[in-house]
Amino acid sequence: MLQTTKQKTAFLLVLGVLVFALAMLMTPRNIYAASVFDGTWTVVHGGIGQLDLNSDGTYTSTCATFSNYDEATCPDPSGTFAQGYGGGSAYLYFYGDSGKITAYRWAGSTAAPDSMAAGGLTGIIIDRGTEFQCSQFWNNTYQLVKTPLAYADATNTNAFASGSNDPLGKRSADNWVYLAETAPNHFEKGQCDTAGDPNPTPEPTPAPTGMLHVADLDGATESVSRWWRATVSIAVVDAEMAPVAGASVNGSWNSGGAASCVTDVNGRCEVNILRSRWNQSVTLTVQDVAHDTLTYDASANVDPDGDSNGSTITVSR
Ligand SMILES: [Ca+2]
Repeated sequence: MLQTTKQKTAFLLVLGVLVFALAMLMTPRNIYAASVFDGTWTVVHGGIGQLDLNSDGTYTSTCATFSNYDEATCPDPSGTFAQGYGGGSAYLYFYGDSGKITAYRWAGSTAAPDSMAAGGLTGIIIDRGTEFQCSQFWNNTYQLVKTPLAYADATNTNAFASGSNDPLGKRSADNWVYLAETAPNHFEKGQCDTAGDPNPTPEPTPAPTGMLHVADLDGATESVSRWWRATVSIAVVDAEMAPVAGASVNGSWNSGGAASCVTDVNGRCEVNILRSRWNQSVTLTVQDVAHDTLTYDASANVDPDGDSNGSTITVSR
């Protein structure tokens, strides 16, 4: 048994290590800190269902879009979520298990965001509440196509609110339209009433149309004989966060030399460079993104996973 002081000391030491190891195992290891988004969100416009956001950074969703609503987007049924910022707006990114990324712009106070919208301003909206009360619409053909809240006349010239038939103006006009749901599926034109709401949703900033930006830079390395190759994958999206194909990305390596590629149907393309083993890292800076119809907005560049700022990325071997 434990007869000497030395043996007793050794025993207590081993016991202490075991207790510490057990305590470590029993402590929940949160990769993600609990966020202000944790909890249940209800789809209140553009579809049905709920999203449960968990403090470990995972989510599950029963969100389903209305079939006649082209603008609405739901995240994958499960995956992880993370906060991000781009173009002066705050986003919550859902990384679905299938690889689908869905960005929701959120509104309300920083401490208690109360609503989120995907697909720009008029896509699907999820809310901490359970009832859709009012929404703001950019009254043009793009935003009012096939929403359940408004419809167009036979000649596709004028828009009207569903239920009340309130005229909303020409479909080609760029006006803000406010629609309140005063009864189920009955929408009326008017101002959104935020009286009594402790956290009124701020006026959404109109998304710049005809713009594109970088939404992600990812670096990878591989050995090539006595060399190594750095590869950077670039994602390009439009102002509504939809992938943009056919965008020419032009950048430069800090080691010298230009890099360019053209995005595919998924809005992604890759550039790479060979470096000698004496070089520990190489940095790519995106200098321009050219497109036939869309304009590059470098100030909106963003990287949701934080390994770059959306404009410059360093790849280390
Ligand atoms: Ca990235």
